[in-house]
Formats: sequence, structure tokens, C-alpha cells
Amino acid sequence: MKPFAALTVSVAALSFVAPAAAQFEKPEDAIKYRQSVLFVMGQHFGRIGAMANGKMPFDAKAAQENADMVVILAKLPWAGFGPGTDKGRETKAKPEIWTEQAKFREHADKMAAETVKLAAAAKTGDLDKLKTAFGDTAKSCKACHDNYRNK
Ligand code: ASC
Repeated sequence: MKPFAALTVSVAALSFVAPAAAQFEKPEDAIKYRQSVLFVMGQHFGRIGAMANGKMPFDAKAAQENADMVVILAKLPWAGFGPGTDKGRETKAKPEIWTEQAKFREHADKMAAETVKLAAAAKTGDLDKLKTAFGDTAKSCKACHDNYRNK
């Protein structure tokens, strides 16, 4: 293998297998990352909510685009909750996140699964289905906030 090709392969392999924490230079960055992702996710989710709650006219295409975005964003925050990222910047994250990792992960997985259903509902173009899926997804957001986020 040519050296450059070898380097490309090893960098690609590293980015795939490296522990999540390794992608952040310092805890502050991990906290900023997860807060940013959750903020952006809230913006896209909120646009769907505005339609579901009749605050914005229903636009099936916009609902679908936002839901697809939410599915992708829902995968991201968890890498920012690695070991040692409980402190380093102002955060509402409760210490239980790091002492109940499996339970926390269950909440994250549940939310991710709900976002997939949300995107499927958005694809139907049926506002009632969107409303139901939005409610279920919001519940999964809230469950995690109630357990793992300080007020
Ligand atoms: C949102 C948003 C959340 C959830 C949560 C559901 O639109 O930004 O964090 O819904 O409020 O209870």
C-alpha cells in the first residue's frame, strides 16, 4: 500500500473506533458540543411542534425535512457525555448520567427510536399522525430531562 493510502485508511479506522471522548480536546468542548447539538435539535423539533400545535400552517415538506434532521441530530449528543465531562463548563447535566450510564443510554435510545417514528409519520403527510408522533417524541425528550437535567 502507498504511504498516503495507508494513512488515509488508518485515519478513517481511528475515527471509527476511537472512544467518543477522544474527539474532544477538553471536557468544555464536549459539553459545548452536546449543548449545541441539543439546541439545534430543539430548533428543528420545535418547527414540527409549531405545526403539530397549530401555531404554524402545516407544511408537509417542511415537516419531513425537519423530522429527517431530527433523526440525524438525535444520534449525536451522546458522544458529548463521555467520562469526565460532568464538569468543565456550565451544565444542567445531573451526575446520575455518569453513575447510571445504562439507564441514561436507554433514554437516549428510546428518544432516537421515537424520532425515527416521527420521520415515518412526517412522510405520510398526515397531520394527525404527525401530531401523535410529535407527542410521543416530546415525551421521550421530557423523560430524560426530568431524570437527568437540572432545572
Ligand atoms: C421541545 C424541546 C424539548 C422538548 C421537551 C419536551 O420542543 O426543545 O426539549 O420539546 O420540551 O417536553
